[in-house]
Amino acid sequence: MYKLFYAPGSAAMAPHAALEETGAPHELVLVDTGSNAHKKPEYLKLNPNGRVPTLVDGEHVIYESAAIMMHLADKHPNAGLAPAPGTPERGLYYQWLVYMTNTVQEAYIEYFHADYYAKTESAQAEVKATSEARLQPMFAILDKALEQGPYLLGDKFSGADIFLMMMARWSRNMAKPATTYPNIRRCVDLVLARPAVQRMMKAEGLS
Ligand SMILES: N[C@@H](CCC(=O)N[C@@H](CS)C(=O)NCC(=O)O)C(=O)O
Repeated sequence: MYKLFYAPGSAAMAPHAALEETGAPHELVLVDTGSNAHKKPEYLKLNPNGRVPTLVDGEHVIYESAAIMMHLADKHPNAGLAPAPGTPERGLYYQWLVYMTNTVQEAYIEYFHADYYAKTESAQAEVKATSEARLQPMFAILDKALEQGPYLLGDKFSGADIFLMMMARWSRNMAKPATTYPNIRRCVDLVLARPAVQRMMKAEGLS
């Protein structure tokens, strides 16, 4: 039985949807970030970064949303979350997942947590605006990659598309959200139509 420590709409969305895709039994444990539960000693024992998500898989604890995606894909090869190891498609799957977590998500942390980067309100506003601008060429790169599509790996859905949906959702309050890029929009719509993703959205109370 997996245990996923999550907060609604957070970086736990993709691992949560991936768990739903596998059909494996799992328990959701709400981490109340509003009351700083992610900074409390019990949670820090699991994830010393004080961030969500964290997956408990039996005796093992794994954090970092992209790592959890890869782990679940490996443990459930029939769930169709990743192409076979050693294939060119698997390389591409790694490329997009790592690009999104390492580059796109990093820019989002500046957007949502400008306070980590600057002290004064005006400096924080500048960090936030800069990160919003920095994200646009990243959305353009993803959109171009989806030109043939409809998925990041062409005609084959993978966990990378779920991750893309999560990245796109986080831009919904920006002047130019990721879903204004047509190929991203098409991919996101396909991901959102998946019953497993619908179950995740419902369980997290998201629209
Ligand atoms: N790279 C990490 C980032 C996780 C992360 O930043 N999660 C956010 C929620 S989306 C969080 O817990 N923020 C709380 C904080 O930074 O204090 C991952 O993908 O798991």
